[in-house]
Amino acid sequence: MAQNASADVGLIGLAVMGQNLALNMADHGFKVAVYNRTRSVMERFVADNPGTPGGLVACASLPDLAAALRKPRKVIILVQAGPAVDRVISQLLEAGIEEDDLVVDCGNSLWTDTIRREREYSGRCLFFGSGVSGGELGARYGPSMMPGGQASAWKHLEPIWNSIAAKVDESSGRPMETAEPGKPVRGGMPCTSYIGENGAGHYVKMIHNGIEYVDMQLISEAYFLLKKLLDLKSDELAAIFAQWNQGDLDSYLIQITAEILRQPDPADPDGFLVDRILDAAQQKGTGKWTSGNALDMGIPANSIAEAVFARCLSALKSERVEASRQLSGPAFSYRGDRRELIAAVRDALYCSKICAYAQGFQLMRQAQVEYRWKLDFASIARIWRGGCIIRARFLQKITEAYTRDPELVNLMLDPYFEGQIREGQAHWRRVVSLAAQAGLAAPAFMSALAYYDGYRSEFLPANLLQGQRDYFGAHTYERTDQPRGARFHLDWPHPKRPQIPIDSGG
Ligand code: 2AM
Repeated sequence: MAQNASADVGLIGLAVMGQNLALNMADHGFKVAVYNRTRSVMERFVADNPGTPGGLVACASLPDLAAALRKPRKVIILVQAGPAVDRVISQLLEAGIEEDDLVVDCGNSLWTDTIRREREYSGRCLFFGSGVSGGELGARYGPSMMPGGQASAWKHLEPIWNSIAAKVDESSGRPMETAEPGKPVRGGMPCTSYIGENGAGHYVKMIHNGIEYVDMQLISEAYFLLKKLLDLKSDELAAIFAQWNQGDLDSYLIQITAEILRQPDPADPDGFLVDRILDAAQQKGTGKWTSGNALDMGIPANSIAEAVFARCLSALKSERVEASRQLSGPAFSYRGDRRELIAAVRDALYCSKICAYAQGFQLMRQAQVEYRWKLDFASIARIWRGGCIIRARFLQKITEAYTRDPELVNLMLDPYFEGQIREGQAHWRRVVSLAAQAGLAAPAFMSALAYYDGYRSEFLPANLLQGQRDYFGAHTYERTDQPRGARFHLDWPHPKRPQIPIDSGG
């Protein structure tokens, strides 16, 4: 049972993420006091994990947990995001948590909740929010961690976060693997860095997830196009992804894609599991949050939203089955060079990926204005190089881009990425055209290209659109030959007809 005030850190919520984070801390020599609402889960967890370097302290109640911790106390909460977090904080305050103690929410909380909580619990505890990415294995052996809150609180957490985060080799930017699971990596740069005030850590974690949605969708579209256009089997596709993983696309998601594609079906060893997995995607909501935030701030993040909608469309499985019998499409068979198509899809994937990351960083750029944060984009890219789901060689290039120019207006404008798109775009356009010709849905490839072409267009048809808005709603327009901000309205010569609507909100 709990010993008096000797534990370094407390952890509440022993589902898989909580258990793994607790073991990760204990492996690194921290004495971890653990509590779970359902007591038996905590007892089993402690009994199953004796002899960790730091040790686990079983706490049957929150007052026990408070009593077990050295001051200032540091308590990590890993319960379901939402009201459960507030409930646990209230219980902690009743259990003896004090003004100088840290309460750290490591769940996938909405960043505005984190901003609200820091304010609400001010004077009663130091509330702090940290994004944690890397899934269950990341939590266990080294996640990427995105801490946000008061800098005074961060200084108490920093040694723990630096110890338990994934490590990358500073010169190559490559993740450093543990020699043996559970044996801490020595040296290397930790994949964590103070992100900013209040909700900044959770915000950046949300953007990570939004980008992850597009990364996954793009990979899935590449798989789909190659499968359909070249009629390839799953293991042949696996070989292509494994090869891509040797180059610029080297990333955790491409690596696991090859492994997934290679996996035989346990129910039918002659078939592949992926061919038996139902094509109806689920989601937990962080992609939706990112897209909603993009709409709220008026920042184009169309590929991120498209990735969310692609999941929504896939989920309409029974409607799609019906529609597939009714709605027509083209008859198409690819007769070109097969190797060339594989190379083209690779380039389309790479160029689209650049656009997706550009959109994610644009959102963060605007959010720092909205929330008065000062985000360090090179540092954010740096801590995503290891531990998290989107970890990739590519992130070293983004780190370099924002190191070259911390004020970079858009990632696509960095000389390296601009060059990559210049080289890859003929292939990218070819793949998008082929998808359209073949009647194959490739919304992330297509929306990324639309983003690129829209962003690089000096002129867009919004002149006509503004004319329409002024015509039906007197919404006014600016003129190309007058200073920005000067607004004009024309009494349009409406043809004779009954009263025009005054305003229709357009
Ligand atoms: P449980 O084992 O008692 O369900 C993920 O759901 C984790 O959060 C679990 O450890 C769960 O505890 C815990 N959890 C969920 N809601 C909670 C609440 N309101 N108070 C405390 N723990 C909670």
